[in-house]
Amino acid sequence: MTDEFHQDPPRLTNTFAADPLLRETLERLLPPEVHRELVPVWRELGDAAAGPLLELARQAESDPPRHVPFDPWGRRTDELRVSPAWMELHREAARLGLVAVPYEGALGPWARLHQFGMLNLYGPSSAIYTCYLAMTDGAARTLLEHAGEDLVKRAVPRLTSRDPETSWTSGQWMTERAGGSDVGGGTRTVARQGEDGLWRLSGDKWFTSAVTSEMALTLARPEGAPGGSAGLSLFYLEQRLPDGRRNGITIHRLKDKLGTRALPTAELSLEGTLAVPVGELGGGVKKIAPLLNLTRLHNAISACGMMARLLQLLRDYASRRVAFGERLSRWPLHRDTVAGLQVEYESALALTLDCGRLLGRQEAGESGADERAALRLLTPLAKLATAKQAVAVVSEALEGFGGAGYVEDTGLPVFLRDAQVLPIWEGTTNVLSLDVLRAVTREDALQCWVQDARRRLQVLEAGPLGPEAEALLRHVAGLESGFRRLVGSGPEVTESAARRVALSLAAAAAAVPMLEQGAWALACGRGERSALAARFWLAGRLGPVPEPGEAAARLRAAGPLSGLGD
Ligand code: UCC
Repeated sequence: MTDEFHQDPPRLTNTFAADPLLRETLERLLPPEVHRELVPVWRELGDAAAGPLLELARQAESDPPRHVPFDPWGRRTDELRVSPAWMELHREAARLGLVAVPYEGALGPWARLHQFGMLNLYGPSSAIYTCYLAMTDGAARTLLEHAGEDLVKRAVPRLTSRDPETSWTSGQWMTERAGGSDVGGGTRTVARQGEDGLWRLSGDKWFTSAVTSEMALTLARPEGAPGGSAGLSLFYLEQRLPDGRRNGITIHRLKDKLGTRALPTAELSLEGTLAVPVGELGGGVKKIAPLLNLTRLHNAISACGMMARLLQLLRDYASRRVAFGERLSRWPLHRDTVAGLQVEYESALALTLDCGRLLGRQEAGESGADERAALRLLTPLAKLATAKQAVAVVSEALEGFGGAGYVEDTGLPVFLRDAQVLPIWEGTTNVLSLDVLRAVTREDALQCWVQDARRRLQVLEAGPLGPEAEALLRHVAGLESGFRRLVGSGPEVTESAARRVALSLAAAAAAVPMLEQGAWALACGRGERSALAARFWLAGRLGPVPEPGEAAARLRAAGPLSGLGD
């Protein structure tokens, strides 16, 4: 090659400093003294995320975990070798208190916002170590809610420790070959109580992420228990026995996944694995729900972090790359494309941090029943909407780098591979849409959210975004009546429209804090970006609840899904 031209690569600088939206949203949501105290933590983490953490993530990604089933003498050992960088990502997470913060009590209702702020920065420089953190956090919360004192004393201090050498992580072993989404119907693992009074589990688990964790929460059906989810029980197990041997756990292989390649995800069998029931027997799915709801919010903040990272890189690149005689940052069409991505990020962050605010209040015992019901609805909405947004935003952002976005060692394609897991694990979009219906029909969560939205929008009516707040109030009323019409048409049609209902609710739920953010930014002289984003969101992304007739017709449009015409 004779041409001397070399494209200047995108550069990452302090990721907190580079993200005015994250900075401003945290500033709006936190009391000034709490915000002042936390800014240096985020700033330091923003530096690490652009430097040493990112380097660790790259090393972990290029040195994926290995399963070594036997030792050189043929003994079955099932050793899992992970990269030293992966272990360092664990230590750094513990030192930062990424799981610990909400359990320490020091920040009261603001702890989750601090944690979410940190996760937004740490996540995209962690090679998805955040998966371990999500499950560990969820396990700690679930044990606190359901376990007896002994179990809580043994596990929770370790799961929530800041000591990198002694802290534990937890797996969440739910998925079996027959039961991915359908946990109640498909879980075949059996629990037997021996004459010694101890419980032992037997069965196969098909996707077990964080398989190097010290403990796991898992589901099994005690012998003789009824079928379905109510007959399942939640169990606590430790991977190693006191003498260091594996606790009846055989690892068959690690999954060869599209992304999350630094994360060890195994297929394994339990054979006489000692386990302890969490609380009374039965109601396993309901007991593990706190874990599901927490990991779903981790998923949402992880999605936000990915969007933020790609936007930062894309902006930087646009200031370097020259095409058609101008830097990309000068071309209006490129700016329009970046604006579209920014609006998606603004909405995702608004909704996710709104959940962080409500969760913090709930855990500090400060929320009312209506807020708890609203959070129950917003959690699946945030997970399903932000996961889809992350895939779309990352994909579009890669296009903005041209061919470089498709070249592995630019470090860009890994984001697309990793983003694709977000809509899949912890409940697919359709399963979460059904969870939204569950929350609305069984817990009156829509009514509670609507009341909250009304109250907040009425506050905005007198301000600079008053017309937008009024329009959103009308839209929310339309969603409510549309939903009533849909439910009145029967369960099949309602269920068929569940995903579109969920996406419409998620868009409206994001619009409320977006308007609040926009109005706050205007009032505080922080510029018009968030107000514009809110206006564009309202104009382009709000959708109705499908009408019953249209939903029924659409079912016919799918045509037969099998050769049998059913
Ligand atoms: O993928 C996995 C690990 C990957 C790594 C995670 C990292 C995450 C973030 C990382 C960031 C980078 S582990 C596998 C994940 N699997 C799932 O998420 C399961 C998906 N399927 C569902 O969620 C289904 O909806 C089921 C399993 C919950 C459906 O079960 P059932 O038995 O058919 O549902 P029921 O009968 O409606 O629910 C049983 C009870 C009910 O309460 P009662 O008995 O009082 O009526 C429900 O209201 O459980 C209650 N319940 C809930 N409560 C069900 N879901 C919830 C919920 N989300 N919150 C509160």
